[in-house]
Amino acid sequence: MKLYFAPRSRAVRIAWLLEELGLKYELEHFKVGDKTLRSAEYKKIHPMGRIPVLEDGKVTIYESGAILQYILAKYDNGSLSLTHKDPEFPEYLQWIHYAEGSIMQQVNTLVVETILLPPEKKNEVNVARALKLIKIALSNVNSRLSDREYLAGKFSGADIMTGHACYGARNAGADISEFMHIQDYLERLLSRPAFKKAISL
Ligand SMILES: N[C@@H](CCC(=O)N[C@@H](CS)C(=O)NCC(=O)O)C(=O)O
Repeated sequence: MKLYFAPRSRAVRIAWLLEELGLKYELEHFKVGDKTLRSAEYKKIHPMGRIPVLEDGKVTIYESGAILQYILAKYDNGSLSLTHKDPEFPEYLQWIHYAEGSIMQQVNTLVVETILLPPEKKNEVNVARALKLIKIALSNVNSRLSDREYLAGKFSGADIMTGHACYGARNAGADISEFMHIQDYLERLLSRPAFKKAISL
């Protein structure tokens, strides 16, 4: 398997998953913002010039959530995934998709407005709005974690997706000081050797 990867990107989720499962993979390393990601050559692999992308034999697949579900369906024996027979299967799916659906759009805005744009183009209204929406989205995760260690029954792909989104939100500058359960959760996740390895790549 080959993973198109950049440090501090959503590709970390996939490296984390591959490490958890003990699967062999090679990395094609980029940096976020790399011009090669916009090349015609790379756009044959991902038409929008994004990472992560996974190649597995004849399969090429992008979208981190889809890649995660693909890997779990093909290579996991149930250790990190739930099936429709598990009572928390709906929550498992919900929290897999919550990362991109409800957290990351605002995190993107925050990164663009606070890091990527030149000072004259930065817009404080956009920053304030993104922070407000992230707070609402994270508050929901915090409530979910008030009486459990993981989002859906056991440590699973849902934690890789939404746990990583919480980690990304915090790193982008979201204030999680009032979200005690997320703080503990991030510590739990960061103590996993597979996550440590993925963020060191
Ligand atoms: N929804 C997509 C988002 C992919 C995405 O936006 N990736 C970012 C990195 S986190 C990227 O490729 N940025 C590279 C760039 O814009 O140069 C996913 O979950 O895979």
